[in-house]
Amino acid sequence: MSVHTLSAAELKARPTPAPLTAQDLKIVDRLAGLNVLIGVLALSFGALFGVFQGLEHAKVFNIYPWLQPAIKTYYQGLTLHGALNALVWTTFFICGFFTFAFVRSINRPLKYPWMSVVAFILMVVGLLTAAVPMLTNNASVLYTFYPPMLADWAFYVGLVLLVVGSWVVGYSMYFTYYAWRQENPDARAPFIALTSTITMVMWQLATLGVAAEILFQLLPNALAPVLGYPAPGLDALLNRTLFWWFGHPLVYFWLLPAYVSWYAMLPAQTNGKMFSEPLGRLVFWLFLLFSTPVGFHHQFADPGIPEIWKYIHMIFTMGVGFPSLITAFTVVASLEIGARARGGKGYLRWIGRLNWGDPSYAAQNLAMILFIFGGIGGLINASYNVNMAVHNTMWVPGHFHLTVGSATTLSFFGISYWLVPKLTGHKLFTKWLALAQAWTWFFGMVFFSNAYHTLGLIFSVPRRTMLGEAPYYSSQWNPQMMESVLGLTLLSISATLFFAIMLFTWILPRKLDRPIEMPVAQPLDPKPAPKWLDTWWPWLNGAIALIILSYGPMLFQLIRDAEFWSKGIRVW
Ligand code: HAS
Ligand code: CU
Repeated sequence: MSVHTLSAAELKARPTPAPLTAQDLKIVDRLAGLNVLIGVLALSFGALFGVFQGLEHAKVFNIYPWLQPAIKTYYQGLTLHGALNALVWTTFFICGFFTFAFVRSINRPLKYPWMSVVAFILMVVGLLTAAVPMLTNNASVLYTFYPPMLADWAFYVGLVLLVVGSWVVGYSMYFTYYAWRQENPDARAPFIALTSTITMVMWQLATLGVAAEILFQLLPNALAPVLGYPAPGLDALLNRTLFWWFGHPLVYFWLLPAYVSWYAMLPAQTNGKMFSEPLGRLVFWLFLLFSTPVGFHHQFADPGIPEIWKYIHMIFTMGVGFPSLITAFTVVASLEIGARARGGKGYLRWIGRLNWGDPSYAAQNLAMILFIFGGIGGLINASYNVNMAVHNTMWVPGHFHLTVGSATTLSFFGISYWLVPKLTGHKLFTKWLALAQAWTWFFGMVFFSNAYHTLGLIFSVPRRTMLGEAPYYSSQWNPQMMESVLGLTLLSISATLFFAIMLFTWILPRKLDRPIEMPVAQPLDPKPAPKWLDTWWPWLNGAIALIILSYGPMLFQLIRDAEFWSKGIRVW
C-alpha cells in the first residue's frame, strides 16, 4: 500500500473537525427523547385496538358496539392499529434512535441541528393532521390505503408531512456525514454512523413510490370535492404498484435499525465483539441494493402484472433474504464470543451464559429468536406458488407479528431499556419488571403468531375481516382462536408493563448510580474494513439502476395503459 503524505497546503485545506460539546448533545438528546415519547404513546394507543380485534375474531368480546360513537367500525379500529403501530411507533422511534446513535458514532455535532428540529416538527404536524380523519372515521382505509378506497384529504397530507419529516431527519444526517468526510477523508466511517445513514438513503429511495402515488393520484382525487374540480379518477393497479415499490422496503426501514443494534450494540451488552465488521457493512449495502426491486411479491395475486415480472421480483426477494441469513450467522458468532468470555462452554451450553439478566439484552435476543420464524415465513410468502395458499389469509398477520411486531418492536423495547434511562438520567423502573415484559411479549407472540399462521394455512381464514360476524365462521377454528386469545392476553400484559416502565422511569426521579453510555461493540479484527465497503457510489448507483430495471418497464406500461375511470369510494 502506498503511503500518501499530505502536503502542508493539503492539510491546511482540510477542515478541522468540530468537537462534540455537551450543548450539541443536549439538542440531540432532547429530540431523541421527544421522538421516543411520541412513539411509545402511539404504540400504546394502537396496541389497544390490536387486542380489540383479536377478541372480536375469537368471538370472545366485540367491543365495537360499546365504543360508539367514538369509534364507529371495526375497520376504523384496524386502521388505527396498523397506522399507529406499523407507521407511527416505528418511524418516530427510528428517527429518535438514529439521531441519538448517529451523532455519537460519528462523534461530531450535527451540521445543521435546526434541520433535525424542523424534521421533528413536520412529523408531529403530519401525525396530528392524519389523526383527525382517522379518529373521525374519515380515513378507514387501513395502513395500506389501497385505492379505489379514498380517505379524507387530510389523511394524505398528514402522511406526506410525516414522510417528508423523516426525509429531513435523513438530510440532517447526510450533511453531517458529508462534513465529517471532508474532515476525515482517509478514515473509515464508523459502523453505526454508516449503517444508519444507509438505512435512511434506502428509505429515501423507497418512499419515492408512495410519494408519487399520493401526490399524483390520491391527493388530487381527495381534494377534488373540497376545491370543486372534477376528480381525475384512479387506476388501482398503477397505485398498488407504486405502493409496493415502497411497501416492501418499508419493512427493512423497520428491521435495519434493529440490525444496527444487533450488530454494533448487542455484542457489547454481553461482553462480545463484532465477529466481522466488514461483513456487517456488506449486509447493509446489500439491503440498499435489494430492498426495493422486490415489491411484486406483494402482488403475486394481482392480475395485470405479467408473470415474468413476478418471477424477477421473486428472485430478487430471495436475494434480499441473503443478507439476513448472513446476519443470523455473524450476529450469533458475535454473541458467542461474549458468552465464552463469560465462561460459557460446550456446543450450545454457552447460550446460558449470555447476559440474560439484563432486560435490554434479553429483549433483543428474544426478538432475534422470533425473527428466525418470521424470516422463514417471509421466504415462504415469497415463493410464488406457495404464496397462493397463504395470500390474504391470517397467515400474513401471523408473519408480520413475528417481524415488525417482534424482531423490530421487541428490539426497540430492548433499546429503550438503556436509551430511556440514558435520556432521562433516571434508573430503569425496574429490571425485573422489564425482564417480565420481554418474556411475556416473547411468549405472547409465540402463541399468537402460531395460531394465526395455522388459521391461515390450514383453514384459509381471511385476514382484514370482521370474522366474528362472518356467516362462514367455523367451530373448527376454535382451538387456534383460543390460542390466539392466550397470546394476546400475554401481549396486553406486556404492553401495559412496557408503558408503565417507560412512564415510571421518566417521572420517578431516581438518579442513575453510574452514567450510561451507548453500547458500542468493538470488531474482533481491528483491521479497518476494505475501502469498497466504505464507498457510496457503486452501491447507490447500483440500487438506482436495479429500481429502474425492475420497475421501469412495468411502470411505463402501466402508465401508458392507465385508465383512470375509478372514482374514489368509501366502503366503510
Ligand atoms: Fe414480510 C408480507 C416476504 C421480512 C413485514 N411482511 C409482509 C407484511 C408485513 C411484513 C407487514 O414475499 C404484510 C403486508 C401487508 O399488509 O399486506 N418478508 C418477506 C421476506 C422477508 C420478509 C422474504 N417482512 C419481513 C420483515 C418485516 C416484514 C423483516 C417487518 C419488519 N412478506 C413477504 C411476502 C409478503 C410479506 C412475500 C406478502 C405476503 C402476502 O401474500 O400478502 C425476508 O426479509 C426475511 C429474511 C429473514 C431471515 C431470518 C434471518 C434470521 C435472523 C435471526 C437470527 C437469530 C438467531 C437466534 C439465529 C432469513 C437474522 C440466536 C439465538 C441465540 C440464543 C444466540
Ligand atoms: Cu415484502
